[in-house]
Amino acid sequence: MKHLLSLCCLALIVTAPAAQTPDPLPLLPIPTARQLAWQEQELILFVHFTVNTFTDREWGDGTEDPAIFNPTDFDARQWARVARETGFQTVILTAKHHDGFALWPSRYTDHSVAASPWMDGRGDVVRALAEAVEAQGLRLGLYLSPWDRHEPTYGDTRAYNQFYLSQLRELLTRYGPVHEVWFDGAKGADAKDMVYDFEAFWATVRQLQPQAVLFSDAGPDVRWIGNEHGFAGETNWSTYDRSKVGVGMPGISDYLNTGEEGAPDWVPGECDVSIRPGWFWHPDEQPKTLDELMEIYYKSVGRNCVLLLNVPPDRTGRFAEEDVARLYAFRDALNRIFTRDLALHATASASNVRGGDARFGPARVLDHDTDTYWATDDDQTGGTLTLDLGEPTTFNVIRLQEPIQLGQRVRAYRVEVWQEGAWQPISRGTTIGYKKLDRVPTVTARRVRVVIEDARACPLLAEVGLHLDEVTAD
Ligand code: FUL
Repeated sequence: MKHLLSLCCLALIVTAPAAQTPDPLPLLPIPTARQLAWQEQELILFVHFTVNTFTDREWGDGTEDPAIFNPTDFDARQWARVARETGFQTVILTAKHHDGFALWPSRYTDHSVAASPWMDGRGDVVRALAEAVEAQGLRLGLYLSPWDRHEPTYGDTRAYNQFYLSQLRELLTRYGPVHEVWFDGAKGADAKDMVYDFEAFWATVRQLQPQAVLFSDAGPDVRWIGNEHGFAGETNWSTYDRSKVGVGMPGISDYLNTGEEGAPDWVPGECDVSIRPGWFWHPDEQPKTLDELMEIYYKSVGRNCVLLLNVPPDRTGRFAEEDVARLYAFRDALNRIFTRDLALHATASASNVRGGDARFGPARVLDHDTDTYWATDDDQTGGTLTLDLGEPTTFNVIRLQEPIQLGQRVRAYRVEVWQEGAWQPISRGTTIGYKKLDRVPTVTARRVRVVIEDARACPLLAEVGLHLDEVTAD
């Protein structure tokens, strides 16, 4: 019997699988599931539409007659179809801008679509969009301006906060799932003094729509990037310190633009910018050029942000043809550049592989899966990953991605190509984060290496890609 037992044990030892190398510890803070899902979208469409569309203004003053709101060919299905076909995954609507005009029939005000001639007062822009995005498999986001220039209770802190929360609750309970709620910090110099109860606003969203991310200067989930050009800082940490910022606080643009290394909160940046000079449609304005949109893309998505691009419907209630054409040209350019990854068939090697385990090997950066990654041992704060492309390859865009589910780590890197018997640097950077896109002068090389010079913990790379941009190349 004893003999038999030890035979069994021996069999067990022989067939037991080798213990796996443990995963690296996350470097805190790390994103929540809703922040991760938000970041992976990369592109979100913003829709500014209200009485301003008809008055040719950017900020209505709240005295507008609802009778002027009368789109002649309203079609939220066009917005959603164009959004999906051009690669946007959420559409955020200004349900109420600073003028206080509600695009849905709110029970708490008579200043709404219900008082307009549009659809004989029976229209509901929020519902139309909610249905249209659902039909396209997209997500809905809502903007509800805290600053309200029409509402008579504005200025009475308690009464107005009750009013605002009532409207917020309507929006969060009537229209199905909401994935982002946008709290704009803008407030005119003439605004009455009052304190918005953001804690109550945010708690209400959490209770009614727990999957929604909350946007404001102060997060808590997503932060403003500090300007309306769509440009994030070259250094852009998704970490910052919520206790240092307040909604609408002056003098914090630089902080918002770069985040803060080692800060305690995960609050990634969102870059909001309009395809036109104004946020609302104006008859004499034209959309940005393709080159301008590409620059915005490289400086937003390519700098660890989500791009929130505004496309304002015109007085018909549809996107203008020239804006639609520009969006398709933008999508076409992105497809041409990024669907072809010139590093895909490369052979990867690395200076160090975590536990010598292929699960963390350098080939993981080529599998187009951000759940897998190259990792070093814990005692490393740098490392080199080399790609042999098999043949001389011409590119001018480098794509680097960290697996941010384990935190943001890299603080300095460079990329080099092997030319004339030596490694020549072609790009240097600081942070990487979810995605970093470096445009470089067009270069042809067979061997390329990414040198992580410094990281806050053992470096991890989820993806390395090489692309050729012939649309905006120098
Ligand atoms: C700003 C507002 O004042 C603009 O009108 C626009 O809505 C922009 C997105 O945010 O703060």
